[in-house]
Order: sequence, then C-alpha cells, then structure tokens
Amino acid sequence: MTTALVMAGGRGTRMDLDEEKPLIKVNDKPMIEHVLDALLNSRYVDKILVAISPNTPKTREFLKDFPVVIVETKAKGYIEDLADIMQDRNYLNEDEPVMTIVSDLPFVTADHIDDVLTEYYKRNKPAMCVSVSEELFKEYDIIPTLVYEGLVPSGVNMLIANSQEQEQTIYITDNVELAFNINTLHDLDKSGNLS
Ligand SMILES: Nc1nc2c(ncn2[C@@H]2O[C@H](COP(=O)(O)OP(=O)(O)OP(=O)(O)O)[C@@H](O)[C@H]2O)c(=O)[nH]1
Ligand SMILES: [Mg+2]
Repeated sequence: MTTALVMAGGRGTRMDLDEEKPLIKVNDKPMIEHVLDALLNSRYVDKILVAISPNTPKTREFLKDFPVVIVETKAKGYIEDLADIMQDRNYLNEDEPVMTIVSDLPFVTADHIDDVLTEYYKRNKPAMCVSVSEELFKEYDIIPTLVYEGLVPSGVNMLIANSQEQEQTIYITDNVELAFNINTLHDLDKSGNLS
C-alpha cells in the first residue's frame, strides 16, 4: 500500500482569480476534490497527506470533511516544501514510497493512479516521473509549462521518503487527462474538449 501526498500550498498566480487554485471548480467540484476522489478510490493508496500553506487557508478548511492528514508547509516553493515533508518522520517513514500529486489535475481517476502504481512497483526503481507526450498537448491546444525531450511532466511522481538523490525513470502515459494540469484560464477553457 502507498501513501499519497497532494501538494496544495501554491499561490495560483497564473490563474488570475481571487479563489485559491485547489478550490476552483471544474464540473461543479473543486479541483482538489477530484484528485482526492481518485486517490480515495485507488486500490493501492491507503494514506493521503495534503500539504497546505499560508497561501491556502480556505483549502485547509475545506479539507476538514475528508479523511486526509493536513501537513502545514511554509510556502517556500514546491521543491523546498516537498523536501521538508520527505524528511519529516512525523508524516512519512524513512524509505517509504510516496506518490506526489498536484492539486490541479481535475481529470485524474483512480484507474490512472493504479496504473501508475502498478508500473512503479514493476520497475523496482526508487523514483519515477509520470510524463505526457508533447504531441498530446498540441492535439488539445494546451500549452505545457515545461518540455524536456518532447515530454511534459504530469505532476504525478513516485519517490521514496529520504533526502538522498534517487535514480529516476520516466513513465510515459497515454492518458491525456494527465495533461490537463490547470495553470491558466486557457487550460480550464480547453478542458471542455475532453469528453
Ligand atoms: N505546499 C506547497 N504547495 C505548493 C507550493 N507551490 C506550489 N504548490 C502546489 O503544487 C501544485 C503545482 O504548482 P503550480 O501549478 O505551480 O501552482 P501554483 O504555484 O499555485 O500556481 P502559480 O502561482 O501560477 O505557479 C499546486 O497544487 C500548488 O498548490 C509550495 O510552495 N508549497
Ligand atoms: Mg507555481
């Protein structure tokens, strides 16, 4: 069984809305709730941590009704806050595998999560980055934030809880839903093309 860590303490500046980004609704439901539903329905995830920060007090309040553990982070940045949690033995055991996931991936499903975990345990390597082909982004007219050798990180990663550098493999998924990382109003608009 696996622990999932949802990162939800960013400022959401690119959305340019007053609402906290994890709470922005897609199909009448806050984005973070879509992510939590996927994790709660996964066959392999048995614990969910959510990293909030002073940027996301309303998200914290919203989470009261969910079976998740709230982790307070300082909003030092995604990488820095993640590194702090990975070393915090109040939340994670040393060398425990963790799925990290962003809160703005509203079309992710339990099947996607289980597919990633099945692949991860098959590979037997400490870290795995789930990526989507840049071609899929072009098809759906969405603009990726970061492209590396034709691949775009989806915001879902596997790693083990320690502070050491870890050998990482890349898992290329065909699930276009994992390309819809909502960063801007344009992304939200284009998500209407998913059926
Ligand atoms: N705990 C924590 N979460 C973060 C931090 N930065 C980003 N996140 C979360 O990580 C996920 C991906 O980050 P981004 O897509 O860049 O979101 P963001 O930083 O809120 O938005 P921008 O200000 O437009 O970059 C989102 O779910 C954020 O809430 C941070 O410093 N601390
Ligand atoms: Mg950011």
